[in-house]
Amino acid sequence: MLTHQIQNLPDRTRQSFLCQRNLYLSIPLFLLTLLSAGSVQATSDDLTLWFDHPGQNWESESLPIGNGALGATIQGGIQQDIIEFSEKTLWTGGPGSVEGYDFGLPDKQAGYPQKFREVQTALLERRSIKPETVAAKLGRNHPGYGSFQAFSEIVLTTDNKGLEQIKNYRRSLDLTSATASVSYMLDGVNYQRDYFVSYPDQVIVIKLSSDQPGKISFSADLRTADNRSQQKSIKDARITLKGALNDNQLKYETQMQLVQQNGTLDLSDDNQLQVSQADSVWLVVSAGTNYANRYPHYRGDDPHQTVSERVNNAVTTGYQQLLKRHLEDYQSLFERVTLNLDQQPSPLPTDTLLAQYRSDKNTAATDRALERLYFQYARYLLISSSRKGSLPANLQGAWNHYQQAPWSADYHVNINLQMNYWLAETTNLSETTSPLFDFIDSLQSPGKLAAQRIFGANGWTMLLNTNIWGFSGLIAWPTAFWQPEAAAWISQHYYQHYLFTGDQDFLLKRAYPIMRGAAQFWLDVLVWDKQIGKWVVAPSYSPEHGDFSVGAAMSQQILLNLFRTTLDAAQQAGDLPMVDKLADKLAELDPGLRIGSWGQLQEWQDDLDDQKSTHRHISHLFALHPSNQISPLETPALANAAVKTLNARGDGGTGWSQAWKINFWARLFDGNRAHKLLAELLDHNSLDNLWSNHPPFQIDGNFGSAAGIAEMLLQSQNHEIHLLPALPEAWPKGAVSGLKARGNVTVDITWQTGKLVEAKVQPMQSGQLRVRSNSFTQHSKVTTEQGQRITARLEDELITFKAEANQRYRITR
Ligand code: FUC
Repeated sequence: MLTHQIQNLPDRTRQSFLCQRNLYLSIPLFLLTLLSAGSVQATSDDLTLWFDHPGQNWESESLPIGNGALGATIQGGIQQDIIEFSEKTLWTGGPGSVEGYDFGLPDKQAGYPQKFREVQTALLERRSIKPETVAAKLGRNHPGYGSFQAFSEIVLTTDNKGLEQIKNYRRSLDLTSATASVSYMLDGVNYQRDYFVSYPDQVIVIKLSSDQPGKISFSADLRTADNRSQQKSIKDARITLKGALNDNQLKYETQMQLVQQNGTLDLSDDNQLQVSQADSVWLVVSAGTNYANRYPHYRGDDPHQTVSERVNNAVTTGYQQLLKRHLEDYQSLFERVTLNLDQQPSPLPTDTLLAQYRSDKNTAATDRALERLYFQYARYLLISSSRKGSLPANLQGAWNHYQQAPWSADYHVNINLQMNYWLAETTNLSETTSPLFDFIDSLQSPGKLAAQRIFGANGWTMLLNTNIWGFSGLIAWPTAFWQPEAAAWISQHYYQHYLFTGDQDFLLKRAYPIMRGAAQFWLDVLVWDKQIGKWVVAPSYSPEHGDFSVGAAMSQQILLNLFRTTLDAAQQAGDLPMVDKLADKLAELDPGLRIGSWGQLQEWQDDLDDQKSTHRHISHLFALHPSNQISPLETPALANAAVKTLNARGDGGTGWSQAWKINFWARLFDGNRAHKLLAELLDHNSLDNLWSNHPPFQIDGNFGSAAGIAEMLLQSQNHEIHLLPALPEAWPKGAVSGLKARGNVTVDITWQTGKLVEAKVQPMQSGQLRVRSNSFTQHSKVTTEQGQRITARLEDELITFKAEANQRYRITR
């Protein structure tokens, strides 16, 4: 439809129409008719990342598109456009790996429970042991761990010479439509390429077009890495590339079908599809493996049938319909949250905009445009890397360039996987948690073995890291390998999902079994510390910092959180024996909340904190965020101690570390400091494509910082909805809509001169609502949307009223 319209337009209009095409894709389809009839003036929006040159560097210049399972990166080369893509299930390692694979689990003969108890006893006496000593005893080699793999490259080669000859080059990613585009002019012809990855149709779609007939000539090929067997075949304009990884014989297959309008199609000498003088061409690509997330073999059906069907269906569906279905699906998620920071859209490419942000050359309003873009980009990235039916977002989301990715692009569970999902509920993308829960469910079998073989305990656990092969055991890295609290922590995500959605069925059927298993493990493993007369974790290791000790703060805080929430779930499930056990332990569990000699929150049971340490991990503030045992409103002394700790650690750190700090300062209601951390992150740990940088590229910084921005605008962890708890002076005026508070409440907020103007809250369940704002005055009131006044009590910045499900209430200052 679009192409047809373009071709009927006069030259100049046609050109600007092509430039605005991105914009068209960003607009709901029902509006397209209006727009094309010329009755609505399209204005440019700034939710676009763009470059004025092709990408050279995968890490810093890729524009990523994806559908949860598939992730592709757009570099937009002129002479050669190489679209790299990954599919989450293509991994080396695991069962069948040439290195051997044992899930990281020692066998019974290795006597690990005994070794574990020996370390425990020694620690209870000596209180501190060097990580290397513990690792020498409990660490293990972990052969066959594997790595996430780059899947394949779609290679489009033209005989255009390169950048010098072209004009108006633009490579962009429109977050409102999840489509990337490349456009340029060569010899008076405007060329356009569009790219998207469809979730409903599970394919990558690429379209090449121009504003003159017969101008599309190129060759198309599929290439893959050399660590696998390869069979390539071509039939009826379709390339099939398949084989198996050398390491583990995991089968892979990808198919690419080319559909062209006019022109000719040949097979080139080097076995590529050769298109000449077509009017337009679109390509559809599907990929899969015979992976299945089923312990212990992790193999399912040969991918051939699924991959073929997806390509066949997409071809039958047609380009316009694929695009329409993609937009409907994506926008139904993305459009739920809007953020306005009174920003000034910038005409600059994103890399320049970022550079000017760093050198203070932008106006404040333009800086806000970048900050808003960064927030929505994270939501975009989560939708693009975490959808039902595939695996969760890994350290690189869904994107990969390597055969051996940094940290295997795996699932680190001492902080990283958790923070990937902090924004899911608050920014109204609850559905994106589905792959996380499926994944954690699938870790139950190996997780139970980990509990038995390493600890001699019931329940389930895992340690620092896991892969797609059910790795639940040990590695040997002294300062990181010991993190058995991981399962307790990740199971809190199930409980949070219940709190945000109010879905009791989910709580009882899915959350509770996982939480119960995690709690069961700790009921067996906790040990009585005579020195303080409490139940403690030992050996305990505060993430990646210091020595092994007894009851480090984070260990205890996670367990406090686990036992409290599991107790609630057990009560709701009517599991009385479990209620009793948890209540008993809770009564004498050390909560891990101590204030030390320089006023800091102690990282360890003993007051050991080094005031000069700027270590990136600040896990002992777990109780402040993501948990809720510390709050300036309820526990001011502990909150002050957290401030001391954070000031000592400073505002530096890696990408994800700064993202943590945004959340911490937001929870401490210090909007200016949270904003400073956001600025630091953009200044020092963001790549030109706004991917977060550890370094290397690690997506947790994107996700974690967006979660922090949401926390600056809305919090709900303490049985009340807190409006604008940490609004920075840099954002004096703005509006946010569609954020979620616990209790399944949708919240819209408008503010001006740093003060709330009004909020709209819509609970999905009936009950009392407690809403806090420091802008409330004695004139503040609650009405229905129709203006009917609601009886409400106002005291101490808190409005309380009885709300009906689905009703939207307006609260004004
Ligand atoms: C944790 C962090 C590292 C890195 C790794 C993937 O171990 O301490 O900095 O983020 O995960």
